[in-house]
Amino acid sequence: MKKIWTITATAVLTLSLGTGTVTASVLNGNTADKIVYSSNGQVIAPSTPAVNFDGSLYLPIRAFSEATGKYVDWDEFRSSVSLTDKPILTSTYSLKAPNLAEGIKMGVGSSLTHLPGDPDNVFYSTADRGPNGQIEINGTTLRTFPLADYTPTIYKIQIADGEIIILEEIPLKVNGINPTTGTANITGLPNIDGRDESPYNAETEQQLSYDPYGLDIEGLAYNANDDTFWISDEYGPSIVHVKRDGTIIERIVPQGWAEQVSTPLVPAREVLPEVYNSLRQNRGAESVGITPDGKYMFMAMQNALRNPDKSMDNSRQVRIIKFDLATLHPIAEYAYLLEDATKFNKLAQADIVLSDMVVINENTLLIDERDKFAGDQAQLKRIYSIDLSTATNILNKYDDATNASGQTLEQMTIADLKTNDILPPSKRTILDAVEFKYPYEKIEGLSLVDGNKLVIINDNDFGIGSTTTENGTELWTFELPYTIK
Ligand SMILES: [Ca+2]
Ligand SMILES: [Ca+2]
Repeated sequence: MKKIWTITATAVLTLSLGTGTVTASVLNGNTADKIVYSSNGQVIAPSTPAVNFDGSLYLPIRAFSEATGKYVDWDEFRSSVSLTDKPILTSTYSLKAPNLAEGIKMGVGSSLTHLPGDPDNVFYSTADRGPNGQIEINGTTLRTFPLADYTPTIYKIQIADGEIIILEEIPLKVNGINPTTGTANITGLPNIDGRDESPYNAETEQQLSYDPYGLDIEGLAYNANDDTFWISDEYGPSIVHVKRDGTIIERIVPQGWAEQVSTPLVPAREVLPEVYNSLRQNRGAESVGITPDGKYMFMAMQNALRNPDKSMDNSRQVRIIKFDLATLHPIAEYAYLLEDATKFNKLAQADIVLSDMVVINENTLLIDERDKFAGDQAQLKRIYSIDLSTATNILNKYDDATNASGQTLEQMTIADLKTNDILPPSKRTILDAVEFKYPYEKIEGLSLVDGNKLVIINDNDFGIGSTTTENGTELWTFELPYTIK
């Protein structure tokens, strides 16, 4: 029997309605559910039937592609469909380092960067601001720092024989004496009283001092042009320029930040737009990346800004800002659209966060997006390749509501974005780690080696509250069946 398989408008319709919703009434045709499909000689069963219409057979492209083992992404802003081959899990590695103190595990995995020229199995990572917890005292939640003298550190790691081995520790320091520590080292303590969280010791009986040089480090990038690192920090939010030996050179902060604190040993350059002052605490500058040619730097927030207020925690729009590294001025900003929480079970929109990035080139970034669950409950642990080439540059346009739309970026619905001709970056899935049963919540490190070796690692939060003897940090490597350049 001869069939003409026409994947045209029907395919788009199928995707726009989700899976399994093309009906005879929509198409005025008959479903054709007796069709046998095979892929590489194996029989497959798409979840949605094909449809006969005017003598042509229309295949459900999402169901068909998923059944043949491809990721399917539908971009409702561009009416485009992307099919992507799934990666192959190649190896897993776990950290077996000794504990930092009783009940506090060693941590690496809050970021991951591969330096050009290094062996494929060597990376740099960070571990957040140090161990911290939350204790409720008389109805008030206090932020505790059980190892208050922990120095935020860059770790050089190697993976081999199933293990993550720490090759080198590079503690962050200032060029002089930090009055908080009495040494050159910085701490992970908050900077500014009244703006950042108040720090307490583990027993909560003593408030700790603020550290104007303290950093809550999250993302790590490397600039091959001048052999330096850039680290994104949740306190400012800021991006910190660091020498290879860990000495902090300068810090990029929002307008108005530097007036609130004196940092004579680290120049604070106010080049981030003022709107970044409205970050939600602990949802700050989560990731940073630099183009391989060293020309541009990108920084992505973890969640939507509280712009104008905290009801924006339900916004899906997360800002990604682009800098010219020669001038350190922002030159573009994009509205990254987080996945819609209503498509998942028991997830609030604020439970979906952006956790790391890799900058492939000026137009292509890899983005790590995840939910707050682990193990069997995890639903969203995805790596996307995003395309900025057709995304709208919104820099300085929707920072407040005094524009034609009468709304901030964060206040807009999907319909508002369309009305205002704001195109978010297009997203394409390259890894769904839930399918591979990655066991941990916080995939916070992402790297790509040689264009096709994708690497993820998790932040174990120093094992605070953990009941197992294992360290709880795992790095997994995948091979992509194509190359991203
Ligand atoms: Ca943090
Ligand atoms: Ca991180």
